[in-house]
Amino acid sequence: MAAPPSRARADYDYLIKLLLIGDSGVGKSCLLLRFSDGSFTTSFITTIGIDFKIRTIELDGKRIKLQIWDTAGQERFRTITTAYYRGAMGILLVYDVTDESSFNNIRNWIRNIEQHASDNVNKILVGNKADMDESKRAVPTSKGQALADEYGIKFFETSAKTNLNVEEVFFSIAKDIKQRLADTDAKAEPQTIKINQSDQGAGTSQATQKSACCGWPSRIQLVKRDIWYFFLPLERTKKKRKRNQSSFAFMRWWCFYVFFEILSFLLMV
Ligand SMILES: Nc1nc2c(ncn2[C@@H]2O[C@H](COP(=O)(O)OP(=O)(O)OP(=O)(O)O)[C@@H](O)[C@H]2O)c(=O)[nH]1
Ligand SMILES: [Mg+2]
Repeated sequence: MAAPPSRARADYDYLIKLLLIGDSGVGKSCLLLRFSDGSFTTSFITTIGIDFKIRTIELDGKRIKLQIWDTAGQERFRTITTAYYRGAMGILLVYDVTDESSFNNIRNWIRNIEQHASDNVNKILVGNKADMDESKRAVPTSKGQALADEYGIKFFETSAKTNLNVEEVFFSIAKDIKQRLADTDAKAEPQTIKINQSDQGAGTSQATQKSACCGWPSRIQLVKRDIWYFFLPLERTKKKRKRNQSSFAFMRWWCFYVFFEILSFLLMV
């Protein structure tokens, strides 16, 4: 088995960083408060810049520490908040089902993700305030689902107020990210033995870390191989002497050996 991933620590198996984005007032902070503290408030205290909360959950017998970053939806904080996109493993795109412009803006938020986040970041679409009276609803569920389908992402309608689907949203994205990380670890594992390949640096930082840590046994194997090659001609000449052959083959082998060693050294450098 490979060495445990660098994100693994004693109190959890995976650390997953999530980001909540969406227009101001859609209920990002309330969703986070509901998920982390189990509470809800009707008073609107707009987020200044960025805030975060932590909750550890269990998925398939693994402890997943969720570090959830709550961004301010207001335009004036955009420079600060976009700086957090890069480190996010998953992004929750939140709109308010009673506010059509917050839904229309989801395309802009997705464009922001494409510009500032990692390519493989997981996304999920969230239509919040689903508890509100149907007469106030501006975005039908079908429209939300169609947009999510267009981008190939999952979709949930939630209510931070009534706790509808809040756990489901966070668990769903955490599960997908955990699966992605597990797949990446599984793919990175074979790279641990490719220590002499020229494209070694092209892998992820984690893969590079693993290669560095697991390089030593392979180097020892190389040294062992070289020692064996060094004494190989002696073995051969013993047999050849028995057959009363000249030492010409012996010299030829040593020349080949020296040439081979120089070549290996140059390739490794
Ligand atoms: N009815 C209802 N109201 C909600 C819900 N979620 C949030 N609200 C209300 O919506 C308002 C805004 O909620 P916030 O969570 O502060 O909004 P936000 O997206 O964090 O806004 P910014 O921090 O400015 O980006 C508050 O008055 C909340 O009480 C919900 O699920 N249902
Ligand atoms: Mg907020």
